[in-house]
Amino acid sequence: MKTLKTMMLAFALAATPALAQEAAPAAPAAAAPAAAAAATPAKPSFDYARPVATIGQPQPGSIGIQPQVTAIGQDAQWMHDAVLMPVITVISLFVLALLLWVIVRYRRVANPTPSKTSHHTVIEIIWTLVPVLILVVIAVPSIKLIAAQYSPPKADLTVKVIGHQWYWSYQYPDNGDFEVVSNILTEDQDKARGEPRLLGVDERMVVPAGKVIKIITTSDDVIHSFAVPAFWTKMDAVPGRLNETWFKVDRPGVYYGQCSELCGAKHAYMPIAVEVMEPARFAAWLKSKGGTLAGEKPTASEAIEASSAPAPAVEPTATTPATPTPGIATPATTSQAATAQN
Ligand SMILES: [Cu+2]
Repeated sequence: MKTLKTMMLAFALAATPALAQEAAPAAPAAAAPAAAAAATPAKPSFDYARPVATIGQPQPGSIGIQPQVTAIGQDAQWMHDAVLMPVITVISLFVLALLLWVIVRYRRVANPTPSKTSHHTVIEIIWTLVPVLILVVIAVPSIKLIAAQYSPPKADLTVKVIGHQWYWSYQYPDNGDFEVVSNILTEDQDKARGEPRLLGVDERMVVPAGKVIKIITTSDDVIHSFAVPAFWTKMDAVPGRLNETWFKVDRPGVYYGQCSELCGAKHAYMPIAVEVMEPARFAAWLKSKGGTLAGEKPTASEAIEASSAPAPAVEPTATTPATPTPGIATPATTSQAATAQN
């Protein structure tokens, strides 16, 4: 017994530095916003929109699905609210009523000599056929919805979403060589900026309204999951792999999500904030990040054609190696790889 105790103590002691070490890489990231908050409320690098409390974020005391802002999300919400919930409710109430009826009507006092019936062909056909028909009725909209989710239209913009322990970063492979690193804000900063608690970030992922956005997810370390409830979007971010999903939002605004795959100690503290902007404002945002709009019209495949075409209009010189050129070939390959994966 004593040996066991000693062993446990030794294990606990051995484990403590290991835990501390594991938490260590997060420390600088956590310390940076905290230090900034202590001095002055950090200014965002762009004039981001104020979030609206009734859309794109959870409401206090609510149940059910957040208001959907994509066509697929609206279909899925209809599927949930108008098909699945009524079917589930009717079946549950029906089975409950049957149970109560049997308990009361056929209890020993009310029914002293029970029936010996063990088979009833008509009833057996009914209780086989009716569930099959219910499943067929559910399957039709359900399969349509899945097909729509996995057959994306031609993308207007590609965003590569990378999960890290414990923050997100966003790359725009067709829009220049830059990356947006998105860290959680402190509670004070959330308050100052009108952000919902634990959902505010310093730098948002920004996309234009009314455009088809192709999302490629991957990870730097462990499995994360990129999820934005108001878009009906959830896709795992797996190290060494590229997953693809898409959305199209017409309504400008700020929409929040969270990492949805348990990924470590600060899994709950790597929120996702997507700001959907009017295309003109999006162009201004891109510029503020050092990106170019060029990639938005010529999509990835056209960009490759452009880069392989002879005599490009702008020849990058040795003095300006870092300047992102329109139709730059390297990032375009990234989105091509993802297409090939699918
Ligand atoms: Cu995560």
